[in-house]
Amino acid sequence: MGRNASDILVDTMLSWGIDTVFGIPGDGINGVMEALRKRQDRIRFIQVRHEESGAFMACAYAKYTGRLGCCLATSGPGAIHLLNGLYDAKTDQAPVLAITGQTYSDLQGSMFQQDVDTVSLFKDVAVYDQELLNPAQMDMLANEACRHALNKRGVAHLSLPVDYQEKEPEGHSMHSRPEGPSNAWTPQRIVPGEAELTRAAEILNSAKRPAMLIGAGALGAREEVLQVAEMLGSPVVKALLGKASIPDDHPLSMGGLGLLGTYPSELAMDHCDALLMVGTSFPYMEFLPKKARGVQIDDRADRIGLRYPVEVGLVGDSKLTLQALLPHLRRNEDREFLTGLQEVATKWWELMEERARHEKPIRPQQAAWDLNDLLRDDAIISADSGTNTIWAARQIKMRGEMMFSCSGTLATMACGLPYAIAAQIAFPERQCVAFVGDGGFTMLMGEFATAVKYNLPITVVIVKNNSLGQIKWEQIVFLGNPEYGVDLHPIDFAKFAEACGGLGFSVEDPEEVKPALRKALESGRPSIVEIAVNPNEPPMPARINLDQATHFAEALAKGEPNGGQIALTIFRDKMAELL
Ligand SMILES: Cc1cc2nc3c(=O)[nH]c(=O)nc-3n(C[C@H](O)[C@H](O)[C@H](O)COP(=O)(O)OP(=O)(O)OC[C@H]3O[C@@H](n4cnc5c(N)ncnc54)[C@H](O)[C@@H]3O)c2cc1C
Ligand SMILES: Cc1ncc(C[n+]2csc(CCOP(=O)(O)OP(=O)(O)O)c2C)c(N)n1
Ligand SMILES: [Mg+2]
Repeated sequence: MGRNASDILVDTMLSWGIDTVFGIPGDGINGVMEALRKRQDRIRFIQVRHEESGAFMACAYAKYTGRLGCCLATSGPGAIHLLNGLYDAKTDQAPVLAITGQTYSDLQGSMFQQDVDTVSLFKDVAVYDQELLNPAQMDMLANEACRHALNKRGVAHLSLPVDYQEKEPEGHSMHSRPEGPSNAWTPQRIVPGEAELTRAAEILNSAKRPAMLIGAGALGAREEVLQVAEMLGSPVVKALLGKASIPDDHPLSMGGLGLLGTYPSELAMDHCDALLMVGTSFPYMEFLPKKARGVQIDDRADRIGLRYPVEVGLVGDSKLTLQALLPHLRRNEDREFLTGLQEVATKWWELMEERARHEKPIRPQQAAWDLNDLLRDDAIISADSGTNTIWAARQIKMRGEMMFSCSGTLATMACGLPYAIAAQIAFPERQCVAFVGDGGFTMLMGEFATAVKYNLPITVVIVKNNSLGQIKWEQIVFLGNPEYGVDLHPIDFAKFAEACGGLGFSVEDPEEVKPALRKALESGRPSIVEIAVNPNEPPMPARINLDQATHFAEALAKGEPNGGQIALTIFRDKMAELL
């Protein structure tokens, strides 16, 4: 017997380096499942509990390995469930192949069971979006899907009618080639021309107070970023997805920017006279300098000038472009700007430690801070969306070869656990930690059973405030309204962990945080550490503006139920910081 369309698909996926597929089988995709079963020595199928998680895992697998991620779902509902995770991949530019089943080709359009037009449905999320019209097309479609996902750093979607999945190709048209298309591919490595490099260097060389803002696009260019920063005497500020691009304890690092950013970063943006952006689409433009001259490196020409009115755009790969720029740069002997900010950064870290001080109820900052002593230099941290993102961003220090990610642009809840699972599958030897909120965790908590099923020793740290904390603070501080609709019914997550067959730790005493985290990390088993934190700990920005203070007062006046406790928490913070 020859190879059917599913065999061709999976062989092509293998040839593009896909070794793991995340998903849930179903009657609409069982032909592909059989091709996967026959090749299980070369390609893993990881069965998940919700297709959304499968898509998150494919996205995270791509983010953490730099390779093509892959997820699979059945027709109709399975495909629909993938969407949120696929949007996460689209918006953070992670290459993912999504394979979905489709009803029988002769029944499409007949309102048959699970007859959903998934090609239309995936049109907005996918850079390549095709339905198999003929098994003879499979070879070409599979190659093109992989090529597009990688080239465009996005989602490629293939919809496969169930009856074609087991059919062998026959009857190629007279224009096609019997051996099929090639899987030859090399990543784009673009370098800008000399003229642009010279113009960029003129701006940077004439600056007295240059600053750099770097992001996910600079993750592979650490050495070059540090060389350029050293040459320019430039502080380096990091967008969230670039948190691991240079270590937080490096003297040139100022940490993050934005609501979860640091004070030295804000000062760097306020007072710099030139800004060099490298591989970042940092969205919050109000935090960017008001009048510095700008240079931006991005390998997507359409991202240049998107967030900041730069004078020169260097369209190119960050590593190669910085290498090419370096010989054009002169050493800036005036280090006053940098050294001044370094002093502020030292004080900022002291403040972060202070805010993680032991108190009862436990401060959420402590949950993040206490990880620092326990994490190895190559740990992989996956955060979720909420106030937990802020504590992770601020209090967990990147060192060595650590990696960090979350759903950045989509900013969706629920990604933390699936991301950590994907990380652990890709890197079995590394510590993989999900740092999540109780709301985000509960959305896809069934995946903890996936971690147990596959013996993945992830540690899930749940910041338990029994609240959709981020939204509570947004209602109070952005709108000046009392909190509404944000309470969560408490769940005993430690018992849940045990019920799934993992380890569970429940912590209410600040002295128990570190020992519990240590036990979980050293257990070699999937573990949950739920930390009951003070729900009234506000995620304070580095600088509070008048609007925020006024809104807070308005929320209290309108009857914010926890007003007294919140005011007390803020007061205690201020007192502790003054003493
Ligand atoms: C609750 C929550 C709060 C948040 N608050 C903040 C906040 O306060 N501060 C913050 O920073 N973020 C915050 N974020 C995340 C924020 O929404 C953005 O996702 C993030 O700032 C983007 O980071 P980035 O610029 O590194 O990544 P991206 O937006 O992905 O940008 C990366 C850029 O690099 C380019 N690129 C990729 N590869 C290369 C290459 N090899 N060479 C050159 N260019 C390349 C891409 O084209 C892209 O333009 C928050 C998220 C959540 C969930
Ligand atoms: C899927 C999804 N739904 C809703 C939101 C809006 N949202 C952002 S943060 C948040 C609260 C998160 O609560 P939790 O996970 O408990 O984290 P906390 O803020 O309490 O740390 C909500 C509802 C979102 N980002 N994603
Ligand atoms: Mg919460």
